[in-house]
Amino acid sequence: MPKREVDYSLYLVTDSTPAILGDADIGEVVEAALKGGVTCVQYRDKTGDTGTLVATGRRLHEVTRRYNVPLLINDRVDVALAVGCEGVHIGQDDLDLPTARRILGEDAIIGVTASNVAEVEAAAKGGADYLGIGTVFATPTKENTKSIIGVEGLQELLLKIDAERWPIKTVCIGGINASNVSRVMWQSNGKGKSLDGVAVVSAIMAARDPEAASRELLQLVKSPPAFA
Ligand code: TZP
Ligand code: MG
Repeated sequence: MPKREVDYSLYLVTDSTPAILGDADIGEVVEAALKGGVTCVQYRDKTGDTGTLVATGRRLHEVTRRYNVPLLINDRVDVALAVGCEGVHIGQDDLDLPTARRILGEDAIIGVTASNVAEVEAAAKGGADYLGIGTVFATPTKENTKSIIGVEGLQELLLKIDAERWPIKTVCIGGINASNVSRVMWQSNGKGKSLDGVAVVSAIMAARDPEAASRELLQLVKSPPAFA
């Protein structure tokens, strides 16, 4: 799939741990989420060995392609290459952005995690396609987060992103669910860069009905509440 305009509105990040996925099948959960309207998928598996990552990544890519939605791989540029998917998401401690870009090429979608202005600036200047800003709220899904920035921190960062100098997309992550997504999405839109979407793990992956959960989240992301 060549690089094209990506819709980041509702960005699903997977989790394969029993605490989140239970005994469900990851491919079925991802497909249900796609039916519910998820617009971008990241395969994130912190415990799988390389063979598992490549095999599951290929399986998920077969599903996401049917829905014409990009699949990115968390952390692992080598796995993204092996899967032949649309890109990667890298954190501050992963392979650096220039090297990832050199390996994957201009057509790849590369996202970078950022939680402060210096990281935002480096990723934007380095040619990342989007920023994953967070952690917004403390979350059991990722306990060892360096920084919880809160809605205020998110707002502050977005205000500092000069949309003209840095034409970069933004999603936020960390503890986002149906009860806070409107607040995050709409109250963080100040004079600076608005969010392009939200990234969620448990609100979809651990939902009893991932399709319905995705549909509800997408609707909330897209519709400004009365107070906005
Ligand atoms: N990065 C920052 S928080 C997080 C990641 C991968 C996990 C978010 O999970 P959830 O369940 O949506 O809070
Ligand atoms: Mg990482």
